[in-house]
Amino acid sequence: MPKMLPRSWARHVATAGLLLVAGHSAHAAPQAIQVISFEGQPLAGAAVSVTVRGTRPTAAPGTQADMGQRQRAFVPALLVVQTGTAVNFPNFDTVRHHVYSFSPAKPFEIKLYAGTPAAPVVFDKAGTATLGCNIHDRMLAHIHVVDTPFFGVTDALGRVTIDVPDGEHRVRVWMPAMGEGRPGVEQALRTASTPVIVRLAAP
Ligand SMILES: [Cu+2]
Repeated sequence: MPKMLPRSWARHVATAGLLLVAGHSAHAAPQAIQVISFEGQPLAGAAVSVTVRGTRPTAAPGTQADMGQRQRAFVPALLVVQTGTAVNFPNFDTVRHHVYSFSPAKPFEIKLYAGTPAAPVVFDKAGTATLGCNIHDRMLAHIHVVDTPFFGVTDALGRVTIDVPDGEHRVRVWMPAMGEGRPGVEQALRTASTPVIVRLAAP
């Protein structure tokens, strides 16, 4: 069965009565989600995660992700990972960095280094870690850790597409402006062929 079966097609198949195919509950299809402000402005750089009942909260063993450093900046500025993910911190600069986090979600420190540190840092609980560099004060990034494999970050138009199974789920949005101690904003999500809009409340 195609992994990326479009929802519109899945519905067509169901209408035709081929429920043996379309009724397979585990199949995921792309779901468009757009995050907008209370005033209706698209919000770029927002972490979006979808909680689906019955899915493993922690990442499969061996799951890895990268938080690089290029031109004295963290890349990406916001990394979203599933709980249990091992994050590498490759330094692509010629200068050394000294990465740290004081956040309760994951306090750690990688002392002055070049290249890629041998040991990744495992983010073992949900929450958000704010990263800094002891050498370059302006370096700032966040690692947002979620208990679901379904997540992404919005683009310049506030949009993100996440493969999720058909059904009724919960969607959560977190942005750096909310602060690392906040879990984010959550609402119900029902899969649809049209984008699901998440409109944040007035601050
Ligand atoms: Cu640095």
